[in-house]
Amino acid sequence: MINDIRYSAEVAIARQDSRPIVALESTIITHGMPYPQNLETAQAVEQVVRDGGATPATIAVIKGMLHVGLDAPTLAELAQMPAALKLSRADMPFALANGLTGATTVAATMIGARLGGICVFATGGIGGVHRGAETSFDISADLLELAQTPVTVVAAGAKAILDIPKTLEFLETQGVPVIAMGQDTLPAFWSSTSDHPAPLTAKNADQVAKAHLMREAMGLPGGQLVANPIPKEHEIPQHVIDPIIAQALSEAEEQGIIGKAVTPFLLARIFELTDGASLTANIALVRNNARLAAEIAVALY
Ligand code: PSU
Ligand code: MN
Repeated sequence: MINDIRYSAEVAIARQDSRPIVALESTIITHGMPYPQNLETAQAVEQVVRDGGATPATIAVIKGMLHVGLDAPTLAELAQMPAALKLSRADMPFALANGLTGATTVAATMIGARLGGICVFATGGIGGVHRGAETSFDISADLLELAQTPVTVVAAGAKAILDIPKTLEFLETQGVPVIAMGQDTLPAFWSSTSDHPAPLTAKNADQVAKAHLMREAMGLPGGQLVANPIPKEHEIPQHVIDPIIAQALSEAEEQGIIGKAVTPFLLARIFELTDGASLTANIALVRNNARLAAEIAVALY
């Protein structure tokens, strides 16, 4: 049996009153951004959700307990914990069963959200099919989670460290709807648009919420991926980011980085190589995603 879920005070109240809740991941805090921007961003994103009329639930595993919603001291502690584990679907039960502490990826946060009765989740970027996956087999567990766990995930599209066409093909095969917000091209994380046509387009949060309910009514497993473009004023031009991504990728290969270390390595190198510009953009798009996720959550209740 899973240990009791530890809800934060505000999430417990929201559950009691059946108010809208938005799940937030914690790997972005421990493995996606440096301190102190990671903590400032996590706090700011929670506030964006509250301002949007929903309750934020940052999910993590603390000493073997599933936390759905973190109180302020626990969030601050996690943000300064270099030893925190990165927990995906494969690692989460081991951590829960053995009293370990770690942050949850998109896949593990979806699992935590489902256990806590939450169906909307905001993040920055999801994992995907990596470039060179035809030899490395590196495909994120996030994609398979989207195929089986009924949570609507708002992200800023696929990052250019990934192979975007392969990621789209994989999601299509797995029956995961990829819904671009307000445009017919797929946003590409640092850029608001890309050359890739979006499989589906939604005009507003209400259409996404209705589609979520339709999947439920049809008894379909799996969630939805909502691709929300970064606000134009925060975009990083492709000619700036592309050579940096290429450098980070070749360093990862030279250094033999594999498995779950790949994504954190690439993110950290890109932050360093852009002198923090990638971090500023990242913060802006996560906030923007939290705003949309709150709207979707409100539309669902
Ligand atoms: N992409 C980002 N920022 C992140 C991640 C991905 O732009 O913080 C994190 C998320 O937690 C995501 C995880 O679920 O990395 C994917 O890791 P992997 O590729 O090892 O599945
Ligand atoms: Mn991987």
